Amino acid sequence: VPAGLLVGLALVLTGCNEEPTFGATKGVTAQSHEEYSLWYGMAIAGIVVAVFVWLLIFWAVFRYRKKDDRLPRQFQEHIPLELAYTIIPLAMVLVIFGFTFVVENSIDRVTTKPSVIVNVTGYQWGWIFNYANTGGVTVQSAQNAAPSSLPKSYFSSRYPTLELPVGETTRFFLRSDDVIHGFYVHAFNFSRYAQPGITNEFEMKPTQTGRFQAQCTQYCGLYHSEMLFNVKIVPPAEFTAWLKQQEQQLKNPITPHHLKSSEGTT
Ligand SMILES: [Cu+2]
Repeated sequence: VPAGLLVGLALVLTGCNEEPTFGATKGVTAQSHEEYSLWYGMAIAGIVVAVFVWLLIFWAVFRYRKKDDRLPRQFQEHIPLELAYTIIPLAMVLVIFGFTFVVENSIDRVTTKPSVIVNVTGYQWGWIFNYANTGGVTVQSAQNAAPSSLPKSYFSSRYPTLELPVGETTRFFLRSDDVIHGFYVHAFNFSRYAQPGITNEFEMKPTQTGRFQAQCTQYCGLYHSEMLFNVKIVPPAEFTAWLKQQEQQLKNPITPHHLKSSEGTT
């Protein structure tokens, strides 16, 4: 019965087409897939527990409903039952803890030789993406852009594009210039604080190309809502070509460096 209910619920939740995702996304990095698997396992475990609890509730309601005015049998304690409902939930929590521990450590693990290194700096109110080992290739939010009340697009040229190669590992060094910001890419299933005085380090290995929206997730002041950016994942050859072109532009600047914003990134 629980298995049948599970399948039924899964079909209802998804409109019968595809595997249910329980409100999450698989994401587009190796790390996001791990995070998704953890979420998926927990959702299934939660449904199994919920179905079991509902069955117990309905069983008690129907089997022991009031039939006459006689008092039901009274008793004080039931040691085996009490042990069972203490030990079983404890074991379940330990299993969830174990899986979480393993997955989070795996996501936080950094390799010895990342292909790309990006220094990310959050500030009030924008982002700077500096590509290390390139002679200073930097992409950043449009300077002094008056916040706009128009409907926003993550992909507008006023917001910077973080370009990354697919299938290769990128190391991020995440910092803040002022207050705490949140580096969040929805398609990475990943968010991390940019904290003043602290450098947070992590890696991402994209598994598919495309453009994805991203933003600051820590309320950081008046124009927090302007801290949008986007991630563009491209084939490695295209990435290398883009980086070369950016380096070339740095050597022969057409515009003063301080006016260089995200225009050169498309
Ligand atoms: Cu912010």
